[in-house]
Amino acid sequence: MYQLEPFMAELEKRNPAQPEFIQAVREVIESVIDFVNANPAYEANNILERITEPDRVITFRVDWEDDEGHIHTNRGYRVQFNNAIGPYKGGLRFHRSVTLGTLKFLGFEQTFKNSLTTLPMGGGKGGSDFDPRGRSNAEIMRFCRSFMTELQKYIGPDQDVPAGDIGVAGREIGFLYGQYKRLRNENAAVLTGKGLSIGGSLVRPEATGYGTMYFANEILKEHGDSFKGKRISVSGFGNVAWGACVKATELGAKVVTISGPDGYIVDEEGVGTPEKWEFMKQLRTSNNDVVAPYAEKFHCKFVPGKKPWELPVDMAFTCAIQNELGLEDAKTLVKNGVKYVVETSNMGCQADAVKYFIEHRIPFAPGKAANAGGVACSGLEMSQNAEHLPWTAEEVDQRLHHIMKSIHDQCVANGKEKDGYINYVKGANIAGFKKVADAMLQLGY
Ligand code: 2IT
Repeated sequence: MYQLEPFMAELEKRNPAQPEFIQAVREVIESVIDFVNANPAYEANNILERITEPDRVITFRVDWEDDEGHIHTNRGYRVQFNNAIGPYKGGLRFHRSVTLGTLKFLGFEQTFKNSLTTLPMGGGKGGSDFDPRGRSNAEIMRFCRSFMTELQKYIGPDQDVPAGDIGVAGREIGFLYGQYKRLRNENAAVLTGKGLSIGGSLVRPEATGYGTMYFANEILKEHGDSFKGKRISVSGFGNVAWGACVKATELGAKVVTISGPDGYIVDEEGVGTPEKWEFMKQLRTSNNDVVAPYAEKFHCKFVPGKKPWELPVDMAFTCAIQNELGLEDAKTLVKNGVKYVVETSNMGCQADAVKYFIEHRIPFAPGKAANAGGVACSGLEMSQNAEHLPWTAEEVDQRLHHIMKSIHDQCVANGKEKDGYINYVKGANIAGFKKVADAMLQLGY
């Protein structure tokens, strides 16, 4: 029989100074341990030890020149976590906070998320501690070229297919793909999140934000509720927050906050017009990492240095970065009457915050279920590239909708507790784990 604490103690010893990775693993193991112990073949095949160890970790040096002619050196990574159910798939993150531990946690999460999508994709993640803040277009391009010069040795359309994440969107994917083509003379579907003229999919930029709202809509329906008139707080202001604002508005809710490292804005009229969405995109591409200009432009309140979780809302969506919502935030939200919490950033909530929501029987959706729409749409982009045919926006959106509904169904089927509460964390972890673990058993060692 596996026992949680001895297993975790061993894992911590093998992975020193990687607290985010340990946190992500603990959440999954806590959820699945009873299920694993009820199926002896898993322990007989060492499944927990194997599933928590990445297949491969690649690190490389990235040298690049800034506009003044100075040379900089960053570290690049690709964590190929698990390919039991398909080629490694997952984004690249360019952010000052990136460490190997961060990317291991993200690659681990990605493995189970991708399993939930129903598509044949393994899990991986990569990126760099490169900080895009204040960098020119030319500097971003030089960095991307240098990064891909190394990365191309390890990826391929049936091997490992990166995409965007924080700090990496259409522009960066274009530069990365350009360098791949120059070096390999191949028109390979080796990246997703591409622009439309270079093989990208319609709806991919919106997909994470749309998907989280489709998932939330399923939660609402499950609880006999709807988006009509719901007041929502969203954190972040990037690609994911943007798609979330658009779809929430379309479904009849009002998003009253977005946020950045500088603080959050309160827009009582709602972040709900094309002009405001367009402005969010401008904020993102400006590379300044601030939201304060939104408050000036649209004459609303800006709260410096704070997070949006102090504002009373019906639903809260973390759309920025890991661990952005802590226990105190959770207590404030619950005290202020929050009805649903949807983690849209990967591991957006700290472990004690998640426990608090669950203890208080607030329906809580974990990131690996709620934010899977992005990578699901990447999977659809791979299908379109493989058949050399673009699909219509309607077709992609319909499939995305269907996938999010199916993830919700898997959570309900595996996460319903005796009192009727749906533990989405447990449901997502068990369903995601089962497919990967069974695939590993079938493949042998
Ligand atoms: O966290 C994620 O799922 C992503 N950044 C998207 C990954 C992808 O391959 O589209």
